[in-house]
Amino acid sequence: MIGTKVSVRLRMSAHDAHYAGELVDGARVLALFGDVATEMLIRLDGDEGLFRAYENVEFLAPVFAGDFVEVSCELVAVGKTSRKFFFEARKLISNVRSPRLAPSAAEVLSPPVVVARALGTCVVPLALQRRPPELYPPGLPPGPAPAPDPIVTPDETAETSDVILTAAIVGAELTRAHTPHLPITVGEIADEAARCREAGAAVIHLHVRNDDGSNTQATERFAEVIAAIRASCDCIIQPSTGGAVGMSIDERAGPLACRPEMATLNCGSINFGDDVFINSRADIRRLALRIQTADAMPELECYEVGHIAEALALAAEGVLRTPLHFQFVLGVKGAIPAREDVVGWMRSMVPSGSTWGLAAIGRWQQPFTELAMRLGGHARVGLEDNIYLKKDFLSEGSAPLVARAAAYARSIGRQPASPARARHLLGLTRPSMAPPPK
Ligand code: KMH
Ligand code: ZN
Repeated sequence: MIGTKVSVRLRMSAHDAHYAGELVDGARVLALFGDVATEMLIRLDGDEGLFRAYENVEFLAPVFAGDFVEVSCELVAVGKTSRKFFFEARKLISNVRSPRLAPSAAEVLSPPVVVARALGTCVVPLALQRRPPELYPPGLPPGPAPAPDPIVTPDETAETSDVILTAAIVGAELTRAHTPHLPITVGEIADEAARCREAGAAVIHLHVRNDDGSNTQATERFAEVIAAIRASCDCIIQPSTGGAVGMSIDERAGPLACRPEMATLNCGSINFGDDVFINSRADIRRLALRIQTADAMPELECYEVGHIAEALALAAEGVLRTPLHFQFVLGVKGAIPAREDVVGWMRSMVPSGSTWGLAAIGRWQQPFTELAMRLGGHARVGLEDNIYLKKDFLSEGSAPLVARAAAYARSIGRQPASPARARHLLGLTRPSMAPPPK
């Protein structure tokens, strides 16, 4: 039920324009938010309900008479009488308004431009609820519910309000030919980690390079970089054990000798673009045991639904300790694509008490990490997965991508977790997992 969406699409008319230059007022957009919320309440409860409060209303771009606008509302939390929605209005088509072109000249905006966002809470009094049982979680009876209760957050835990933002700042495949903003040297990587911390990241997902930019999983290089990051910020450091395609398992395990707090565990094989990223069952098990021996927490990278099943099987054998932390990696060419139904499916497999985050590749990074945040998950952004801040505009490092994700989290009522808070949420506060002294 969380994630249910309703939308309307309409053209703004001259009647909607309120200000000079045929500018539509923000109140008109809020009225449309009210309309989609009303439809949603009718679908959920058989009643129009009442709007109780808005939080975090943002007007991000102007709307003019003639614009085609799509307004959507997504259910993000449910209480006994309250329903919390995330609203977004996007401009799909706009008149060109150029003195050199006819006034009727118009263009399709690709991608659409987000013009407003908000969080809002509506209520349907108990006596008016006519809820179809299939729309509500098992255990809630149809018809009027017995007693009010506090709002239920998307993943039904009290702690989903903080978002753990992971910054993937280097990667293994990226080169300076792709982006001049790739950090390579020890100092560059440590500075970028500190900038990401400042922007809201709690975790640094780490690959390292030799000074010539080539990939390495060498313990010594990781030790140097980890020491430099620890001197510059308090982030959780999560070295890669995936390394670059083609490396041996022993080579990939290099950073574990640095006894990091976390380390990635890739939970299956995939076609990785034109390459094959091999993680046999035996390899995964060996690496998982080495991560456990290093007393690190694995970040379970899942590029396919079956990878989640693999991780759960290892947990059942005791090779992975609970709680688990999953990272869904969507949109790698050759693996599962970034689609909303995929996210719904993958998160449905995460056992209660465990946590999940989402990393999406390329142009999917922003919309899918935002979706994850709305659904109560965590998010990974950064140059490893996406080098653009917007179309044709390179991000100057990973920090701007983190800052944008942090701003989005706040706009939907969630806070970017500090590293200390993230340690608590992930269960990294076990004495044996305490961060090593600086
Ligand atoms: N470079 C990819 C083949 C990880 O960090 O563990 C693997 C990767 C995953 O980046
Ligand atoms: Zn990686």
